[in-house]
Formats: sequence, C-alpha cells, structure tokens
Amino acid sequence: YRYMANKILLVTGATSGFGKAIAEKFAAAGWNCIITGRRKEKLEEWCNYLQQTYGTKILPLHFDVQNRAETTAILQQLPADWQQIDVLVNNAGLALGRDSFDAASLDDWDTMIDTNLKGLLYVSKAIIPYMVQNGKGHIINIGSTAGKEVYPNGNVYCASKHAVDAISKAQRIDLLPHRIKVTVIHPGAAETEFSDVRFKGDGSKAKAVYEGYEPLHASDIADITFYCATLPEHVCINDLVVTCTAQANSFFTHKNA
Ligand code: NDP
Ligand code: 8X3
Repeated sequence: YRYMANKILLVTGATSGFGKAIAEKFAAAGWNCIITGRRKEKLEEWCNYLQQTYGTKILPLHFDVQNRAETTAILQQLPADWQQIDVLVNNAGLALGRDSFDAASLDDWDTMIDTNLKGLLYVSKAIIPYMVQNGKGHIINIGSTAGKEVYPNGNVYCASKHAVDAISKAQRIDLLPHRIKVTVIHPGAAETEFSDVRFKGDGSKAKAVYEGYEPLHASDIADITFYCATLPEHVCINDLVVTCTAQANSFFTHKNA
C-alpha cells in the first residue's frame, strides 16, 4: 500500500484488541496516531513501541470515555499540530456479563451504555468540529454482529451496539454536508480481551467462547479498517458485517466437537 505521511488517526481503546492492532496498522503505513485508553501504562508502552518501530508520531491520551467532562476537555484541546484528524475510529467498548434480562446487573448495564453509547457520543462531539473545520473527515464506528441481531442473554450489550448502528446512520445523514464519511464495521467473534472483560476475569469461560473454530484476529479488523479508511475520496463503505468463516451470524457458529 501507499506510505501516507502527515495523515492523522485517532483511535479509542488502543490498549488492547482491535484498537491496538488498528493503531499499529496505520502507524506502519506512516500515519501519525492519537491512541487512547484508561490503562496509562499499557498506553505508554504501546506508544513507545509504535514510535520506535515505525518512526511515526504517536500521541497517547489517557482518559475514561465515560467521563464526559474529562473526555471533552482533553479532546477539545488537542495540540495544534494534531487537530487535522483524518480518521476517527470509535472503538473503545465492552460487554459485561451474559445474563438473562431478569438476572443481569444494572451496574453492568450502566457501564455498557456509558461506554459503548455515551462514550462514543462524547468523543464524536469533540472531534467533529475539527473535521468540520478541515472540510472533511472519516468516522469509523466499531459496532458488532450484536448490533444486527439480539442473541439470548445479550440484552443491553446488543442494545448498545444497535444504538451504534443507528448513530452511524444518523451521523452519515447529518454530516454529509461537511464531507465527513461514516463507516460502521460490525465484527463477529474475535479473540481479544473482550471475553475476559465480559466474564470478569474468568479465563476458562472466556477461552470457551473461541474453542472449536478459528475466530477473527484483531489484525483482521485492523486490515479492514485500514482498507475502509484509504479508499478514494468519493467512495465510502457505509456498513460492513464481518465474521470468521465458521460464524454465520450472532446465533450460529460451526464448532468442531
Ligand atoms: P478489548 O477488551 O481487547 O479492548 C477494548 C478496548 O476498549 C481497550 O483498549 C480498553 O482500554 C478500551 N476501553 C474500554 N472501556 C473504556 C473506557 N471506559 N474508556 C476508555 N477506553 C475504554 O476488546 P476488543 O478489542 O474486542 O473490543 C473493541 C471494540 O470491538 C468494542 O467496542 C467491542 O464491543 C467491539 N467488538 C468486539 C468483538 C469481539 O468479539 N472481540 C466483536 C464485535 C465488536 P482500557 O481498558 O485501557 O480503558
Ligand atoms: C462481540 C461479539 O457475539 O460476543 O460483539 O456479541 S458477540
């Protein structure tokens, strides 16, 4: 691919999984990257690795997307040479628990809504003015197959990802006059820290999710995100569902016995 200097990516949730791989893919292609996450040490470690390995500029910003005041203050005051953001990837997100609607915890629901939905809104609202100012931009939201179908015990996680789908459609309509592209990528099962987080550190439960088939890798989503981000100016992939070959949808994965 073309080596692209002076392009700027902002990806949220870059301390792990998709976000980490996305930052690496873009840095390897010469992009300068703003990477974010709550875990400061992991963020700084990844920042140093990317800078040393690829020689591009990396700006690590450490905040919790659930915190509206902090998220807004940090993102509204980006250093002048970081304001020409070409691509924003709204990736930070999580599932917590896989419990039936009557048994699930309200705290888990709050956290998922505050992160997957409200966090995405706070970040978008802070970054869109730069894109408007620049006269162009590209927002890539990470949804999920859980944003296309509701599966048993998926309740509020699925709802939060359906909301990401709806918000992506809304952004696409309303931001059209500013030449801002909006893409939503809906991945199926991928082995990241996702299930460790969902099952709150129960490693065997997390591992079982990916047994008997080859799930997506974080690098697959990074490659696809990069492809979407580097199409010609007049081309926009609006909505993309991607699963591993063994998975048909939220309900059906062909597992070896
Ligand atoms: P990981 O758990 O590996 O990564 C999640 C990232 O989000 C971490 O970098 C984490 O950073 C960040 N994050 C979580 N909460 C917050 C917060 N409150 N503030 C800031 N950053 C936060 O999971 P994935 O890479 O798999 O998940 C990335 C996205 O992809 C999520 O939106 C997820 O819902 C979605 N997805 C995942 C799929 C999968 O099967 N893995 C499939 C479909 C969609 P830190 O903890 O340092 O804050
Ligand atoms: C993550 C994939 O199927 O666990 O969004 O919801 S799934």
